[in-house]
Amino acid sequence: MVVQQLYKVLSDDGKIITETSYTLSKNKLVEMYQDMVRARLFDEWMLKIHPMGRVSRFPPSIGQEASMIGSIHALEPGDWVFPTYREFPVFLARKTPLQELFNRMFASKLDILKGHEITLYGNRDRRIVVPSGPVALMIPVAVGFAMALKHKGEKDICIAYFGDGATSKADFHEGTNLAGVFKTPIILFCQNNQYAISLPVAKQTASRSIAAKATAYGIASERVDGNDILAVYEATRKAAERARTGEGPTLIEAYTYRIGPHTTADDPRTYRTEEEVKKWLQKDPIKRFRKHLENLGLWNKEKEEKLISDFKEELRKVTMETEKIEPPNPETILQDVYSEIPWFLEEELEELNR
Ligand SMILES: Cc1ncc(C[n+]2csc(CCOP(=O)(O)OP(=O)(O)O)c2C)c(N)n1
Repeated sequence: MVVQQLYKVLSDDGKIITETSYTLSKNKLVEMYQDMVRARLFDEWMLKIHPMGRVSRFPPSIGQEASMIGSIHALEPGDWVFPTYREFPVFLARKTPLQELFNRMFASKLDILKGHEITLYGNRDRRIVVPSGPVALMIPVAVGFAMALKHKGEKDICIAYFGDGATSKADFHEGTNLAGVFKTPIILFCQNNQYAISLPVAKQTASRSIAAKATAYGIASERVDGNDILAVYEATRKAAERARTGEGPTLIEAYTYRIGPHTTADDPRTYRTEEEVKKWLQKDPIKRFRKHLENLGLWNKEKEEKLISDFKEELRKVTMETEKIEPPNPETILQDVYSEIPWFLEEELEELNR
């Protein structure tokens, strides 16, 4: 059994090793890089303030920035996104205001979900659908949504993000099958970050690759170096074109690595070695793309320092602002949960208020 080769565009030192079919403008290249750096800073900030008790559980995406930013930039602003709990970089790339994200993370009184659940979040204006807690559950929902877009004759398409672990769930297989049968305009974007919490991908599936799973459902697939933003961009653009021209779905496997913990509630030292993490740190997607931009004369140390200090300042300010906002009223715990609140919970709420 031959494993589909990883598609790469950039070498480790940022040189083009494969010609692409899309030429990106200088501005677009820089914008994509800036989005990657902002995503990394956002995560580092959340990891820093989490132990201070300011935010609830947080799922960092450090190491996966090329997969997330490369894919979202390959789509049109009108395309619909079905994220998981981890796609904060996608929210940032679609210019979601930081204040809105912080209201969510801090569960402030202005949180649109009134403090319910933890990191799950959506934004209708940005066409980002709220994810579900159960892994993979939204894959068939996204496929159904894409079917509806097709029936209505709309030009927009969908992307559904999920992890390697999700491809072992029935929802993935049902959704992918349906997508193939009805040629729905969807990109099934799997970030194979090597782990489903503590379970390594080799123990998750006997399949030689995630991309191979597309074959059984008769759909196209791409297996791409998920730490190479230009390769991810190219693969996603091609998939988007297929979806928009009626050729149907594509399963993309972005082969990458989660550098940080699964969430702030996880300690990855219990299930993986430091050597393994060090090996992947060498493949940092941000460093690789920065070298490319430096080779093109589009980036330098001054620009880097300014980007970092400006964004850190924004994060600091929005943190201070959010801290001034009160938490939601205790009543909100039960709002939008029950159509009729059970008497014993009413009693508990009264006790809590007392
Ligand atoms: C149905 C279900 N089972 C278990 C969990 C607990 N859980 C949350 S995330 C996760 C791992 C998912 O791994 P993967 O799909 O690879 O995505 P990643 O977190 O690596 O991005 C698990 C098991 C859950 N949320 N839903």
